[in-house]
Amino acid sequence: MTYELYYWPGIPGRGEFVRLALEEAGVGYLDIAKDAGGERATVRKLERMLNDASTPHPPFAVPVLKAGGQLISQTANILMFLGVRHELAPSDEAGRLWTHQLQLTLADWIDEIHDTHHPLGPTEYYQDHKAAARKRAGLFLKHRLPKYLGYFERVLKRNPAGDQFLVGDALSYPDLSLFQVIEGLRYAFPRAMARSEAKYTRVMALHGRVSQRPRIAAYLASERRIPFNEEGLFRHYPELDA
Ligand SMILES: N[C@@H](CCC(=O)N[C@@H](CS)C(=O)NCC(=O)O)C(=O)O
Repeated sequence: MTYELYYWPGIPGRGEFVRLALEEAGVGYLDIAKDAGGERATVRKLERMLNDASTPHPPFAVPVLKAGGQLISQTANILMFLGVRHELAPSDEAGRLWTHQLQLTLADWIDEIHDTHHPLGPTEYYQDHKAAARKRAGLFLKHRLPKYLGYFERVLKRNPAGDQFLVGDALSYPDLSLFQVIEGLRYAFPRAMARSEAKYTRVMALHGRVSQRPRIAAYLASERRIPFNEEGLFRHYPELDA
């Protein structure tokens, strides 16, 4: 079965967390953001899929993964599905729950990163958020960035199987997502990250190891990898990177 990934064209966004899992699993997938025939045609196709009245379980937003007849949305949910199927999560229930718990914490972090440039919600342009964004980004960098980085550093340190992976002694999907969050933070807040990184050696080492995994390294070097830009989740506005 070939999976279909539905996501907005031109941005890595939340779709990228799913792409990284599909790439690491080495499974075939059709990336609708790139393969639906131009940006407008893609957006029309996504909107049709989201509004399809015959779908019994309609998704609220992309990313959506189509697996056979099943439409799965919510990034953490998609990853839980792929993790179990493609050995990117432990097979026992306690291990699966812990993996999902870490992914949900990453999802909370990702929402907060988004809100640094859109503190008033997703409906207005950045230009209409500027004053609030400065305040929100300042608070994020001072309080929330160290809190999240410190949490994942602690998870690695306390892992009874060693500090190479977040869960047990094998790669799981939150390792891939944590890699992407660090990539995005380095893009969005290069100055703040340069100041902070030395304190979180395990997290940064994990980021380095993920980037060197053969399938991930090949993907990152390919034209399939969409560069960060100022339309997506991780945006670089120098005025927010105090
Ligand atoms: N909690 C959801 C959030 C999904 C989400 O916000 N998707 C964005 C693109 S990254 C979107 O298209 N949102 C449209 C909307 O919220 O109306 C997830 O993790 O997948």
